[in-house]
Amino acid sequence: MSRASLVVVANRLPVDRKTAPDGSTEWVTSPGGLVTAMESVMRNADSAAWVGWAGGADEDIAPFDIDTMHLVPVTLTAEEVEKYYEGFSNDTLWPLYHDVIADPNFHRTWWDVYVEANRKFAKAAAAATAEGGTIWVHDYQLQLVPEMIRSLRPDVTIGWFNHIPFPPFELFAQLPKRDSVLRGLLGADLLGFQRERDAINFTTCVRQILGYRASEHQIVVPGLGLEEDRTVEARCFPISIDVSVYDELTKDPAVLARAKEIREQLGNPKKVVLGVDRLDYTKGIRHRLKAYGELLNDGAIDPHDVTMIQVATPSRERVDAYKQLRDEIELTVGRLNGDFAPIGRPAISYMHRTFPRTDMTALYMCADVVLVTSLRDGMNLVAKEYIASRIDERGVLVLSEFTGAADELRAATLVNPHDIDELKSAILHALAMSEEEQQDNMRSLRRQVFDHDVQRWASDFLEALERVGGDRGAEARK
Ligand code: ADQ
Repeated sequence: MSRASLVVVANRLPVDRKTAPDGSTEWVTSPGGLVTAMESVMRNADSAAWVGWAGGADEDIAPFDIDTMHLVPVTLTAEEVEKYYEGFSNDTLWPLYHDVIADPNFHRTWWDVYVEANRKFAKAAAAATAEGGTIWVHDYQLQLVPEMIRSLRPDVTIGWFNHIPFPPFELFAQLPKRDSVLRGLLGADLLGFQRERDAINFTTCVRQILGYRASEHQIVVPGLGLEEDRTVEARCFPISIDVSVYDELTKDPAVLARAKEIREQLGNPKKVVLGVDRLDYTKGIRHRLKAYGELLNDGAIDPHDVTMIQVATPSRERVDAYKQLRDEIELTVGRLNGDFAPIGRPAISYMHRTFPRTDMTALYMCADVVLVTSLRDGMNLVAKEYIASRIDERGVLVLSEFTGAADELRAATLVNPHDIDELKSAILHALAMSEEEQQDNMRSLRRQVFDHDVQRWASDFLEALERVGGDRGAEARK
């Protein structure tokens, strides 16, 4: 394919490899809002490509097409997977950017490999983009990519979006190589964040650490030598979900039947409480289980009447903190079931695997209460997916104040998950909420989510990018 006018760069390609029983493999698009949003954006572009890693180590895979997308795989070595991805991205940046809930680890070799891996993505993106094109870089794994692309391709417009929080100055200041990370990001024309607070944290860091002039949303990057100063914008673009998918699934008789079947399999409890998370220490699963366990112990929740379902998606299983978390959660669930489960049915039904979207929607449809208790979360899409699935306008969302979603979903039952007593009261309040109050809240939540879907998020970002990078693009296209 010739070079594309729009190039998306993300750590992962939007596909997973499936191996058939006969050993043959094929690529299937991975489900998820980002893929859906990008698919529609890419379909509308003159020509589009996605640059990313295919998920294995030391594999050279030629560019290929799937559905309407042109994919350009970046090869990572086993050392890069260990030091760039598992190391600096997931064991340094991830805990530091999530309020140091777990201790960040840092090794200088991880940083060196992070730089080299970022260079691979930048080179692949620069080579894939047409004259005067647009490149949209995603997330914390690729913070050096904007500057690297800019030095290779000064003609292109560059945007970057952070899916996770950007920490306050006091925490960011701990990051070794913090100057390089900020300079890397400032190669972009537009930096997108989930919350207003994240954008402000970023500009504050730039002012304090690099000493550049910056207002809340605009940073002046001084030009070197004869170069002119550049203005970089930092703004919030709260990500969302593809509501039409949930709207359709909730009307599908097979999904409705599945929701009914799940409830029956649980022994038709009066109420179902649901948690759905990647098994990650940022999601506050421990706090949730502590609160729920105390309610069982206090006799405030009768496990004959109420069943909790906890779905925990396997995640980053080679990183120590994640192995430990899994052990702790499974021990706690085992203990609580040992102490409280009625014969033949669980007090907490725990599942450590991924489910098709149809099952996820059926779970949302049968949940009277969903608990989102993250200690820090960029946005949290589970909250929005639950709302989009409640076609009946019933159900209660208990939502941590520490999620990006809490900025928008004001009609949820907001909680501070660190306060176990407050969390317990919120769960009891949710279980006892009248149908009228549920409906009032759910209607307002649904309006918010339906008016702000992921397509709108993507088009808002790209329109803003076109505006800020417009002059350069027009210049290059002359
Ligand atoms: P995540 O930390 O992965 O995303 P979240 O926003 O909740 O968190 O998205 C999880 C997604 O995985 C949801 O779409 C959910 O349906 C799906 N999922 C979870 N468990 C599943 C299971 N067992 N089977 C199938 N699907 C499952 C990061 C940031 C977030 C930010 C998103 C998007 O950490 O804060 O909202 O990116 O920007």
